[in-house]
Amino acid sequence: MEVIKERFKVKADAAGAEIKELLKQHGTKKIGEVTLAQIYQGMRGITGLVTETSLLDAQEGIRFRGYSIPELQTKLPTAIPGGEPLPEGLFHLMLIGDLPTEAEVQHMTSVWQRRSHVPKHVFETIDALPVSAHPMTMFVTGVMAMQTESNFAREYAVGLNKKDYWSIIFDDCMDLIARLPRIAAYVYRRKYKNGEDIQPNGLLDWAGNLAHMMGYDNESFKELMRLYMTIHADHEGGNVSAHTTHLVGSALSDPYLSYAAGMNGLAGPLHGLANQEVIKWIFEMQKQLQTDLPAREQIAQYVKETLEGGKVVPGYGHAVLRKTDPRFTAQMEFGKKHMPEDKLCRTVWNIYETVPPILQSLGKIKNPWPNVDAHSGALLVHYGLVEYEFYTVLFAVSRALGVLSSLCWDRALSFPLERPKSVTTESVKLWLEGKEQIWE
Ligand code: CMX
Repeated sequence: MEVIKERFKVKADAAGAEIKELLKQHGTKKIGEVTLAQIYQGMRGITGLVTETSLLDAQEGIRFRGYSIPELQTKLPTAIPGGEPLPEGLFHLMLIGDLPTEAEVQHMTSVWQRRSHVPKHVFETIDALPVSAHPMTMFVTGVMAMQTESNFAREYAVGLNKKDYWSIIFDDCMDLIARLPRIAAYVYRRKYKNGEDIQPNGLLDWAGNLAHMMGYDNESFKELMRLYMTIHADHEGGNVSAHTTHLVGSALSDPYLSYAAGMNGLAGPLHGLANQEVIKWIFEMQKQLQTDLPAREQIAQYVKETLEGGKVVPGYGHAVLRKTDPRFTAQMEFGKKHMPEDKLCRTVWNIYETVPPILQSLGKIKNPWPNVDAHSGALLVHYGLVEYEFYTVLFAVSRALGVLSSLCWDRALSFPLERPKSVTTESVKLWLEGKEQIWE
């Protein structure tokens, strides 16, 4: 058994015992009330899930096992001195609960390198799609084709003892994470670079190798990928991609099926696809205004037209956050350090000055501040990655770290099939009239 797997098992056994005791003593305690409005309006604010890897505070933003993004930027091992954190380190933190040493991060890199082989039929399946297909469609199709490699699916079919689920799920998750950069890069090269595939470099870290296989060997781009893969990884359990992966996994669907389901959710424009929408929206604004550095008044006018057209301003707002997303801030700092004069980044910063008061003035938007997707595209464009339809694939590769470390915990803690109760409006009306109590 790999060292990391042994350590996970020790932690999971201890956590499992603790939760058992906690439920024995406090299992009947109430955690809140559910209003009728909440069940009609996207279940906002209903606490109904346990996700160990990260916790979102509406004011402060995300904390991974208690650490904020700025803290992780100083505490996680880096590839170059003073550089960006290695996502391997964040995965270790989410999985084990402790900050990793340099050696532990190197171990993770080598484990993933060893597990990274993608079978030929996965590429052939992607090739069967027209080049015009959206990169997320190609990516998820690749993941689904790779489901043939699931140890869990194979062993379950033969007959697997419940107590061994966690172990096989763990191996599937590690294999899947290890293989994703190869699939993502293959999709990119196929769609945008005439199918000129680039082989992996066995000496590189996980994110560095992704950059390399996409054809970006610039050191500063590799650093951006390390930051990007770290900050997009997890956002507690209720968001669409994390919740879907967890939900599908609760049916004992293997990690390939569960992750693919989650990423189909990430591909929605109100979730991860917003990163492509932001750049598309800015490019359209530049075209309409015939300038690559629109003035703030021009931006304000364009925002008003967007809203009048019944569209959302992409990259702004959040279901939980109520302040500027620290993931936006981390990317803005990267931009100010590496490309302070970049016109697209300056436009993103001007939008940041302009949009919140306009959204606030509408009176209905709970969070007028930027989210993670408002900035990422501008940094990618700076390095020549202008193909914005690809951006959500990068988000998906990163998101694997969070949703799959959580899936390991789900099975290690033997979380059951998820099955909340739903009602009909007819039954709600009867309940309001005091005639029915069907859900109590
Ligand atoms: N532009 C215009 N209108 C917006 C808006 C925005 N950026 N954000 C919210 N609103 C509107 C909502 O559409 C809703 O309008 P209606 O009452 O007419 O339906 C109203 O304001 C209230 O919404 P809310 O309670 O503030 O926000 P929700 O929790 O319902 O939705 C989110 C959150 C992210 C879907 C929404 O803010 C949005 O659509 N943002 C733009 C898309 C985006 O950037 N998504 C990425 C989120 C991060 C991620 O998952 O990657």
